[in-house]
Amino acid sequence: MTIDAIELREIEMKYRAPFETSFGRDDTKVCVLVRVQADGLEGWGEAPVMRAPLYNEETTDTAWPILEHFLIPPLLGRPLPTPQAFAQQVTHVRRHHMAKAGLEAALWDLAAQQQRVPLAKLLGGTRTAVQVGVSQGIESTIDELEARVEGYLAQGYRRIKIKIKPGWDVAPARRLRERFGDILLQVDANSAYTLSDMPTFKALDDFNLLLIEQPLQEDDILDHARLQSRLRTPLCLDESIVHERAARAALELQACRVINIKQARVGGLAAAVAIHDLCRTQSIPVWCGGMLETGIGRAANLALCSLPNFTLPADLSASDRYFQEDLIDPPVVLNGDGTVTVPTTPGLGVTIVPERVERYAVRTARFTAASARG
Ligand code: OSB
Ligand code: MG
Repeated sequence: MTIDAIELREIEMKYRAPFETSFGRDDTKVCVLVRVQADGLEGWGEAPVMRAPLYNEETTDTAWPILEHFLIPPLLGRPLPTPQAFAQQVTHVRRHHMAKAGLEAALWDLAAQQQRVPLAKLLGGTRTAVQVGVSQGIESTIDELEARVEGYLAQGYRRIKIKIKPGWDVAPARRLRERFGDILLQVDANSAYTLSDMPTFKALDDFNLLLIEQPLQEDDILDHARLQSRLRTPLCLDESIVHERAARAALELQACRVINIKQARVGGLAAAVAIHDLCRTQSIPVWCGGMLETGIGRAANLALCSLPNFTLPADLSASDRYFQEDLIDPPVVLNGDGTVTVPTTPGLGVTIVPERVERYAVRTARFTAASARG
């Protein structure tokens, strides 16, 4: 099987509601979609980069040229590599994990279609449905936050995560505990704190939270270890875990007791499975994070979190939590028991609507072996 062409599309889609974190507020989803064509099949992946380098260092305007100039050309006109071989081959390109992950996901989709198995199965997944939760952004008032959370709980979501930042932390968490009792509740700081915020952490420690996600700077494993030693609540690292080596260091230094795995952040599904396996051998639970993906990126995440050590609910909500209209039809839906069903058809197992992809695309390019030579 030979790779005939690879297409890139930059996508812009309005969220149903703006999403605010400690690093900023977005009302429009952007990303780079990758479509790989090989012998009559097509595979799709999503690089869930943002407009600005606020979550990690990548943006739409970095992922595009890295794909165009460094990741795509070596593949064109050549035999389709296994996704693992691709991951190996691009280790010499430093970082740019989301750009790599978008292309790698398309190769996984193709590999699974070729073998006529669902992607979940190819990755070693064992679940037919996964438990999911909602990641709830910062709102302008605690009443508004409460109303949104009430809506999500009524829909059946199993776990609520709220974004926190200094000045929006203890009070919202206390309100949700008072109002909704013993729900599965966790908080995500996206690196907004330092060790000098110990009084805030001590207060949060009394709310019986499932975990506190990424309180400190992404490169600060040491202070996370210090903080973890002073808290009962498990710390969970997101931004810090950029590859398996980072996971090894964090676990060895006891900087966290839980890991959030985002395949896009760690450079692809192969790296994500490796981190899953590492954590499994050390009895460290993991859960699947999200980057507000379209249905295309979410399908890859969904396949991933069917693996056995994804024991906490995923940041993977139904399509209608994010968008008026998703790029896939049927959309992702929430089952009555707070789960999402893992697709059982070959590859990603979702149906992409080409007309919608075109409608939301703001930039498109197609690369072929001939265009690479010319
Ligand atoms: O820190 O987990 C995060 C979205 C964008 C950037 C960072 C994060 C998030 C989320 C979204 O929490 C979770 C989802 O996709 O539902
Ligand atoms: Mg996070």
